[in-house]
Amino acid sequence: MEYPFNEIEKKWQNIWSKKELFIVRERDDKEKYYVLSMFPYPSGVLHMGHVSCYSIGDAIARYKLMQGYNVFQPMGYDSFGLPAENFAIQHNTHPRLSTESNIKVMREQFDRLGFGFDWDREISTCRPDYYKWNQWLFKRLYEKNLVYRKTAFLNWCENCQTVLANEQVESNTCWRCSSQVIQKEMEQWFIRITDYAEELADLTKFVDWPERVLTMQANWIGKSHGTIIHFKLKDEEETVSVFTTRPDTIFGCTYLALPPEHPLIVKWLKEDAVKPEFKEFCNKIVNQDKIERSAAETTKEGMFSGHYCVNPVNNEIVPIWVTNYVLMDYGTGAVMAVPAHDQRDFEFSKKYELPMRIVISNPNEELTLETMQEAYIEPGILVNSQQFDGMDSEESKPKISQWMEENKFGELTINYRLRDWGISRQRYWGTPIPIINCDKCGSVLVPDEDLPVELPADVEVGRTTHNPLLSATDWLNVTCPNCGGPAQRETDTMDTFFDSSWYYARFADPFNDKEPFSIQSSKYWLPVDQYIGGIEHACMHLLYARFFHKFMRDIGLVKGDEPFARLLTQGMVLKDGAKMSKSKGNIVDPIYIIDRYGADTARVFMLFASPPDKDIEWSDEGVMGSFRFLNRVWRLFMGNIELIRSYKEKQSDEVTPLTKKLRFSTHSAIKKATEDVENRMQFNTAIAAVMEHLNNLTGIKDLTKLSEGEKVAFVEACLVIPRLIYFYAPHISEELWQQSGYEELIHSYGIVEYDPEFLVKDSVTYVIQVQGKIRGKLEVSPDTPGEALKEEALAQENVIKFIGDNAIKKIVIIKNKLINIVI
Ligand code: ANZ
Ligand code: ZN
Repeated sequence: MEYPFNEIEKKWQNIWSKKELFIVRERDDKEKYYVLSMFPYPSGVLHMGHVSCYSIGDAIARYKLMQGYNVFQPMGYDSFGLPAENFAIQHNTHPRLSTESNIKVMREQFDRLGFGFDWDREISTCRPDYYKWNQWLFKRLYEKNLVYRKTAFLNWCENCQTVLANEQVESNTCWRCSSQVIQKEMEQWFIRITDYAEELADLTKFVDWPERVLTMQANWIGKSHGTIIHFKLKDEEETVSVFTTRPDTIFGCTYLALPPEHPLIVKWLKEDAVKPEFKEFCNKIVNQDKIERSAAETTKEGMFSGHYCVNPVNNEIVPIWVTNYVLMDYGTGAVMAVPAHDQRDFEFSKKYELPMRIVISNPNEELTLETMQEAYIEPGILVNSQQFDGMDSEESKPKISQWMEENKFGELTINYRLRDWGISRQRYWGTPIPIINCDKCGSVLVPDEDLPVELPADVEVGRTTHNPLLSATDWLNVTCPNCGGPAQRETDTMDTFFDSSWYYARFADPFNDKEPFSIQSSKYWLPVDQYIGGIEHACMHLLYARFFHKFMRDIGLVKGDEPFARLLTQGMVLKDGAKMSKSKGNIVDPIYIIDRYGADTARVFMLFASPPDKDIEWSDEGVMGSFRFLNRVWRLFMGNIELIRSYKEKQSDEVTPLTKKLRFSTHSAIKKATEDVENRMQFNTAIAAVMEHLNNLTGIKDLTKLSEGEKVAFVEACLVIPRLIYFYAPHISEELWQQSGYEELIHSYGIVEYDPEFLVKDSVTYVIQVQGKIRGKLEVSPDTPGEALKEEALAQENVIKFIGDNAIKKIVIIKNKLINIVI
């Protein structure tokens, strides 16, 4: 018979909700603990990835609850953005309607899983009471000169009809729809996140973030120390500045490499004299995938621009080439090419027969241009470098840079790979940027009292070739707040990553209509103590949120420098080795599992299958295993419920072999099942410890034969189980606890603690093997000497039988575990 999970789960969900167990307020008598799992897109269904993420969050939340913290675990919906808009288009409805109805459905699914969320603080980013504060924050950014508008080549998805951030382009395809991304030149709004690059690059303030995420962020921010060197054009006014990390190679520069997007090239392309093949070549490169362009193995391509410049250090005339391997958005967007010492330049020069010059000699082997098969990129001794000849190349770097600074040839600099954040999207379903464009006054901010600028409701959403907001003429045409003349609203909407950059702080004070949240609330709740989400957010979301936190700190909204003290990136849910996804058709619906086995089983499976940061391979067998486990716990209690009730408060000093065994099992289970959570969040091994303990209990066949003291120990052993699985299977735990005769909710009894006294073994069991096969067991005191062990083992009947007439070669003893007899 299966245990009545359905009834039990509903019952306890109602009780928790009636008792407002997870509804929190700021209080002085308890320390707060803020657990946050990344909020979902309201796509309409919860998938197993959600169940996995939220099961982890809830396990941590309930553990902290049991520890006595004021636990805060809010939830909401990241409801703006393309997925919601595309969903609406597909289902021929308006995104507001489909989003709200999706939220309703998801909320029901959330409820069935029994997660301890503070639903009184639900937020949904597409609601005006939330996005009003997006607009308010945008204005504050603008006032701090952290917002600007510029024309730029941008990643454009023709299918989604929108601009994509670099992070949203995956090998030249759109991260959402996988269609080809092209480069389009457009006016865009940018956030000057690079102003915070230096602080963002400082990753030392984290209490506990996975190394992998820190590395990804460090690479994304890409801090590098280098030198900018200025090359004057020959017979022309302008200067080209290059960024290099190898000033020691300046005397080996034989050409300059520029991308077709470089302002100089763009200017030359507009001149009448420009050659058609040059124009064509530049066009071709502009539309090549940027990531591919910069990959080491990509074939280098280029064309001479017809222009020359002058190397400031030796007045040499060097040609300027347009190439595919230099990118506009790194450094200064121009490279001094040193073919003898840079592999890309080397390959390029070989291909186009450009001159090379060795300026770093290899101390171990003579380099010659004729015999070089690749660039020499190691340090060495400077040659052909005038007054620096003979110097060690590493030592020469600061000296050459300093000399260049003194002579105004260039200057030291720190460069970041991080780009400013383009937030403009040409779509309907996002926060309107609170700007009014006036012919006379330019871009004018919408006054605070006119916020929010609400999205007009009656807009035809579909696969239009333009921004749908352009057709909302009533909404579009306004008077300029500055001069009162006719003006138009900005129709770009914000990237949804803007919405999710500060939602964790809004949860602290979600109904505030005077400010995004009060400083008092953020001081109490922030930072998030434990954040949980997918590794795919390592760069975008987590970086933007860190930026916002620092900005909000600088305008006095929050204290502290970082938003998330501890981060856990959960693994993916796989089926048949592949990520569970609609497109692969390998989805298992969480609701089906809950209907059939209950939420507790689904949650236990998720957490038992693997450590939380590792991928979970879906297995029906595994789900069944978790279900059987909970059923066995249920039967253990129901089969002995009278005994449990009447013995639960009894104590006994009686010591028998069985009380010793029981208490050893109980206290080892407590130790493992709490320490693995506390120290490492290894829920899988914690659950395994309880399973092992359960096996020890169900091994006792006839309870009527137990002495009084043994019954007491047995009941103790039973009662720790619900207290140890509460974090994963809260419904059944509460029920068993109540059935056992306790009146309060289980968490209020606190985390059960082990007593080390019971973990001291006064006997150990040796397994005896003959030729590697188990032939017997031996129970002895832990310090029995080897000779005595051998004697006792060899005296056993079964052992004698299997040794037979054979001679004993040797006896291997592994202390407190094994005696192996080799014959
Ligand atoms: C001359 C040179 C000589 C370089 C040499 C390397 C070796 P990191 O360390 O990643 O910052 N570079 C600069 N701007 C670039 C751009 N926009 N696109 C492609 N490459 C660019 O890399 C700095 C080096 O990358 C710079 O140092 C520059 O090449 C190249 F023997 O300058 B180097
Ligand atoms: Zn105006």
